[in-house]
Amino acid sequence: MRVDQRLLGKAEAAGEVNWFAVATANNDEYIPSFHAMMEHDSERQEMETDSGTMAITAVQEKIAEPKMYRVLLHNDDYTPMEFVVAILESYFNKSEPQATQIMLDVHKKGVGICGVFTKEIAETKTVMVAEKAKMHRYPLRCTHEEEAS
Ligand code: TYC
Repeated sequence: MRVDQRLLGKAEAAGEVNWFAVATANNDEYIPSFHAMMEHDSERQEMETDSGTMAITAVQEKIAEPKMYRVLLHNDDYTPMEFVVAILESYFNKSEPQATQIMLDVHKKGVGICGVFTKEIAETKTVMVAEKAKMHRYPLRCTHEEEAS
């Protein structure tokens, strides 16, 4: 078995998993450092794939999921509908139909979700929307809140 050390290093550097490597099943060539690693980590697994390659994966102890935050838009009587749609398109990557639907929801129900993000992104988006509304002297309110986990 041959392990592509470059792949191994690359995946390690990426840090998502401890490492991931695809090695060709090449008889049973013994690689001392590789076998030593396997023995020291019970989470590492070998799997035969139907293409004849051997996939070796290792998952690090699960890293805690980050808290997620909903960014909310609030209704008011003065901000033009087109402005709200444009905000949803440009800051929240919504298509025009999606943006229109969310805007109408907010208009009818009072509040609506623009998206769910990690804390810093939610904070940034909230500030950017507030600044844009302020520039146009519209009272549009944008807030964020932690998602229930
Ligand atoms: N209610 C506003 C109007 O009738 C439209 C509006 C929608 C304003 C959503 C804010 O978050 C908002 N012009």
